[in-house]
Amino acid sequence: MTKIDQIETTILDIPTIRGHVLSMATMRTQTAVLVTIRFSDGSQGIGEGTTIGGLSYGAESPESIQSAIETYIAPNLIGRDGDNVNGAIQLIDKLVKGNRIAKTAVETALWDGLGKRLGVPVSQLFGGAVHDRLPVAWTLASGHSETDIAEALEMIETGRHNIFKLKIGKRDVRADVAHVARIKTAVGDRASVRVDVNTAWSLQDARWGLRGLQEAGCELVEQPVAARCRAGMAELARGYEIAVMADEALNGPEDAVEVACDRAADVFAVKVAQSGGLKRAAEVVAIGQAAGLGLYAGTMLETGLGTAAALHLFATVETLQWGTELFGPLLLTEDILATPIGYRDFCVEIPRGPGNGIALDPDKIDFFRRDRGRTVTAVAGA
Ligand code: MUC
Ligand code: MG
Repeated sequence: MTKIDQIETTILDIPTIRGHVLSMATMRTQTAVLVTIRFSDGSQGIGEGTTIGGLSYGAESPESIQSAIETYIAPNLIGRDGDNVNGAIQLIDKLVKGNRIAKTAVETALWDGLGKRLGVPVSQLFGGAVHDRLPVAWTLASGHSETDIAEALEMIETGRHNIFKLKIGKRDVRADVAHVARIKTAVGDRASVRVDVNTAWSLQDARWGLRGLQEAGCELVEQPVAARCRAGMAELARGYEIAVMADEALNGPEDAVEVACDRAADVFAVKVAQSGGLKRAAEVVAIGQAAGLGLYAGTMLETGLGTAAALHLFATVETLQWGTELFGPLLLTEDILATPIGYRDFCVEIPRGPGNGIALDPDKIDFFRRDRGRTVTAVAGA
């Protein structure tokens, strides 16, 4: 039996290429919790647990992810069969409630280790890839319409992205609609424009917002109102042609069932971290498919490591009607992978090779690790 010998966590703080202005916070640094699992046969698996904007997006912070792994998850896995990923998932689900991002970091490292030992990509452990590349959106979130337009036009011209998600919800709803209309006019039919409100609107704001957005040519609105406001989401999904996507409302398969039953979305943004790992994300996908909803591969703006793990899962999904936003590494000033994930022809390429098909650049890890003693500025602020 190949045993789990050691589980180690490292926090990395990596600056973003520009301020990423979200309704709840502005990110200038992304923080990732890196998990390394060493097995008794000398093999290793690596995984990532990442959230957005410290504690401003969700209930887990990088520090809580690290402490949940070190205090409650790792001690229960040491000595267990490294090949039995399902057994590990079931045990941890019993012992640890919530903490889905911490579970994701450990679970993705276990799949990576298993894939490497078997000499197959993680996608094969999920039944095999049916795509070798997927369409990939970019988020326009500089906080200024002119900067966003310049960024969008450059992305279209260089073949990087022709799907744009605009972060709104920080300003007044009418100012936001005007901002979206300006960007849609500038890109015209060359790009798809969508928005993410990150729960900032009241239902009243959302009624104004959705009407204005669809008139402006925006195709989809992500999580316009609070995650718990499923009746409001259902009203919006019923009442307007523009697609309504659930993000913050979807924390794992149980939420997926409720959102689907309440028809509280037209589309699921499936995030591996928010689902609680690759297996739970696959379950969310299955629920969305069975309910006849559209699917979109979401991100917590992971580095290349978490992005590669997500790509292996989403490469196995028959149809992602709304594509992906697996662009996390491109938002960072430096890529932590030895060979970065490929982005070309408006698509992201699925890494090839055993496990997640990627390797870390040890110098970059050494440079960005928090415990190396660099001075780090706040993860996110208003
Ligand atoms: C979110 O809420 O979807 C995904 C892309 C991005 O720019 O921010 C995230 C968060
Ligand atoms: Mg979102």
